[in-house]
Parts: sequence; structure tokens; C-alpha cells
Amino acid sequence: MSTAGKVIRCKAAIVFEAKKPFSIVEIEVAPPKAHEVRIKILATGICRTDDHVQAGALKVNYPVVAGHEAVGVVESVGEGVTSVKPGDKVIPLCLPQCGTCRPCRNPEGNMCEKNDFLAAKGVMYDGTSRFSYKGKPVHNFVNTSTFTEYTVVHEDSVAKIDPAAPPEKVFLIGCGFSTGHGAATKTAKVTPGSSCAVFGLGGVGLSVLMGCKVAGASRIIGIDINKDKFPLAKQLGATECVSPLDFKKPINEVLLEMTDGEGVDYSFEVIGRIDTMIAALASCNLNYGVSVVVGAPPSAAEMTLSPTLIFTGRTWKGSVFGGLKSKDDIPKLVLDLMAKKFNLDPLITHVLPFDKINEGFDLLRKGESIRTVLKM
Ligand code: CND
Ligand code: ZN
Ligand code: ZN
Repeated sequence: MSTAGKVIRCKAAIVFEAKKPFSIVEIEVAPPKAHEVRIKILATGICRTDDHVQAGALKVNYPVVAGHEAVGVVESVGEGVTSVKPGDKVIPLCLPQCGTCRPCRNPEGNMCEKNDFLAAKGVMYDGTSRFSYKGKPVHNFVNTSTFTEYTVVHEDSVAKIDPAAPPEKVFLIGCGFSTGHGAATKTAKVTPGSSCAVFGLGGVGLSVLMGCKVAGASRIIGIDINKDKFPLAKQLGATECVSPLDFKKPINEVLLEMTDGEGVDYSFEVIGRIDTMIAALASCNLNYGVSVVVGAPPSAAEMTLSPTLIFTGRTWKGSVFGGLKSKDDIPKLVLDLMAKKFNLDPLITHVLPFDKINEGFDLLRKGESIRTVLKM
């Protein structure tokens, strides 16, 4: 029997307030309104950004259904939806692409003005939510919310993908892989023969590393305080790995020594800490080096640094969702996956049923997992 037009009762993992574990409860998911799409989630990944939501490091409105890295099937669509139809395999897009705002029209832009990263309102465009629990509204997260059996997103936040794409792998194109790979290839535009340093070797950092390798970098230095991450980093293309804990001097000085005082051509911060953002900047060449901030900074953080770091010519950039134009670029990356241009298997270390979401986050916090996929 079709569920179109009806309220769906289903399981979701809610964070009721910061620092409280995910609670699996039954919620109500309203039908999609005009230009909205209701999606049955098939598989969703655990990204550090969702942990920031749980930990209260990112500004969000609670209670919230987090989760932003997933794949699903369209269950029903609201009036006026043209780009997807029921039954289509899709990836929800945490960064929308409306196609008409200035960043969408600028060839170099991708921060669509419909994004909810900064305002973090946690509601649909009309200011209301499609989720409710015991009659009260529950917020969404970055226009997606995938820690639920069903979600509703705006048509700007969904991309139709190859129906043959395997859910337990392709979910990673919904954030981690695309963010990291794009940061190297699109934001930094890493050049053949160059040197790179990647700070943080989690799912996103390792994807940066894979992007550096594809772009032809000849030297890739991985940096992490957890040495258990080194073997996989080397397997994926790191030429060397170092831990800041092995040195008395600051890690940027270590990297300068490793590069004969030159610094690397490209550095990436993929942790989300102020000190490592500055260390990454100071590690790239003082004149033509490019440093990219990928790690999500705590919402309330501010930083101070010597202006000389920039004065000599370094370029400092940020990169959200790998600088990709989400709706256009995600289906292409899925085709590349299907054509075996890259392999996501090494990044997916754990598979758990959705109910074990808290266990999945524990694995991430203990540094034991790269990516855990939750199957619905
Ligand atoms: P994950 O936690 O898996 O990886 C972070 C890595 O950093 C771990 O291996 C840690 O051991 C390591 N680390 C922690 N502290 C230090 C330190 N002081 N020095 C060196 N290494 C350290 O996280 P992830 O890979 O899922 O995500 C990484 C960041 O990227 C995180 O901040 C997340 O919120 C952010 C992100 C950004 C975007 C975007 O669009 N820009 C999208 N998704 C995630
Ligand atoms: Zn836009
Ligand atoms: Zn993410």
C-alpha cells in the first residue's frame, strides 16, 4: 500500500540536548510539501560533524535528527518536483544547490545561499519541520537529517544517482569522500609533482590524501596523534607519516625541516582545531604555499595569529563539501565509483545496524574506526 501523502511513523535517532546520547525513538514524518522529497534511507555514515552536534560544539537547535552522509530511495515527492521521482536512488545533499543564487551561478562558488551550515535553523524553507515526536516538532540538520528511516529534504538537497550503486559503499560520497577528495582536487587544485601535508587521518583526511595522490602529488605527509591510522594512510598514498606527540618542537617546524626549510606546496587541516589550522598554515611554503581548512571549527571559536604568515604570500582557504557543486558533481563521482576510478572499501571499517548508532560513535571517539556505516 502506498505511503504517499500519509504521515509515516518510523525509527529515528534523536539528540534531545547537547552531550546526551542518541535516543532511538519512533517519530512522525510528514509528507513532502511542494518542491520537497521524502526519502527512505538505506544506509548512513557516521561523520565527525555529527559527533560535533552531539557534543554541542556546533550551533544547532535541539532536539535534532542529525546525520548527513547517506543514500536512500525516493518514497514520494511534493508538488512541482521534477528532478527525481519515487523509486529513484538518491544521495541527500548537506550543501544544497538551488542553481539560481550568486554562489550557485559563480563557476567557483558552491556555498548555495539555501545552506543551513551557518544559520543552523534546522527547519525547511517554509520555517516548519517535517519531523515530530510526541506531537512536538524536531529539528533537521544541514538540510538533510539521515539518522532516521525516512527524511524529507528540499529538491535542492537531493541528487539522483546510478540505481546500481551499492548503498553500503556509495553513502560515503554523501560527505566524507567528496569533501576530502574535492578539497584536494577542486579547492587546492593540487598539481603533479607537488608536496602535500594532511593533518588528521580520519575518513575525511584519508579522502584528502586519496585526492592528492590522484592529482599526482609526489610527496604526501600524513600527520596524526593516533599512529594506528598510519598503515592505512600509507596504503592509500602517504609517503611518510608523523605524530606531533613524537616531537618537543611544534609540528610545523618538524615539517619545515622535513622539506629542507621550504614547507610543503599544499597543506590541509582535517581535524577541526584552531591550533592545527595555524600549524597547517605555517607548514606550507611561505610564499606560494596553499593551506586549506576542511575540519569544522567549533561554532564559538576565534583565533589569533601573526599576520606575517599571510603577508609573505601564502594562500589560506576554506572548503565546504570539497568545493563541489553538489547536485551536479555528486552523480558524476558516483559514476566514477562505478567505473572503479577509486575504491572506498578501505575507508569503511565497520558495519552496524542502525540501532547500534551509539556504539558506532564510540568507535569513532576511541579512534578505532575510519567510517562506520549504519544499515537501516
Ligand atoms: P575523524 O575524527 O575520523 O578524524 C580526525 C583525525 O584527527 C583522527 O584520526 C584524530 O586522531 C586526529 N587528530 C585529533 N587531534 C589531533 C591533533 N591535535 N593533531 C593531529 N591529529 C589529530 O573525523 P572525520 O575525518 O570524520 O572529520 C574530520 C573533520 O572534518 C571534522 O572536524 C569534521 O567535522 C570535518 C568535516 C568537514 C566537512 C566540510 O564540508 N568541510 C565535512 N565533513 C566533515
Ligand atoms: Zn544556490
Ligand atoms: Zn561530514
